[in-house]
Amino acid sequence: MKILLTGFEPWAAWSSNPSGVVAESLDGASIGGCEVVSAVLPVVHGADIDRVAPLIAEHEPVAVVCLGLHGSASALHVERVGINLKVIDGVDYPIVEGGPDAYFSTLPTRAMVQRMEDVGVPVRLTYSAGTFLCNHIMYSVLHLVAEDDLPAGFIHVPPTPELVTELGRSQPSMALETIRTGVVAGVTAVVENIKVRRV
Ligand code: PCA
Repeated sequence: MKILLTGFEPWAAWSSNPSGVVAESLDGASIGGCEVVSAVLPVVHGADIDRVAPLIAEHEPVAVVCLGLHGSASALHVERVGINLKVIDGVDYPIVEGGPDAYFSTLPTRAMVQRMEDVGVPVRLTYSAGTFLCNHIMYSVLHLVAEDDLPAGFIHVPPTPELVTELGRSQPSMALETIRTGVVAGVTAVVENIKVRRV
């Protein structure tokens, strides 16, 4: 069994992206008996899902968990909804012309939150992944697998203390190791849920 875990490359003022760093660091790891296949995606509309679609076809994962940086988050955000909207230079566009308005995450979001709390990582359920690339990959993956029995969803992670101080800011942050611990706990819940569903 494999699980596909993606993060993003750095973008804008962020010199690194903890979502991509954590995803990459878990490539090849075994979580709950499931092998992690990870990918770091470009922060470019269309190029993101173009990387993910062939990986799903190649590896036939049992779930897809996407990660991204939320610049002002103070906890992990287990996103519940991806919407059919992308905003580019202040102009609204659908991600998929004629597609459903939204998809709910098909990951066991409450169980993921519980597992993360159990290991002492601040987390909450959230109901908007924004209108940029994070929402884009969440909606695009859920649309891609809408007809398949393949759980998919998204987790936003906070910036690290190093990233925040580098920008001269005094805002919430989370150590990379804590983010990683939380992501592993979340993925553990995903794998447990798949095993339960398959019994
Ligand atoms: N976060 C951005 C895009 C890439 C990333 O890591 C977002 O929240 O949309």
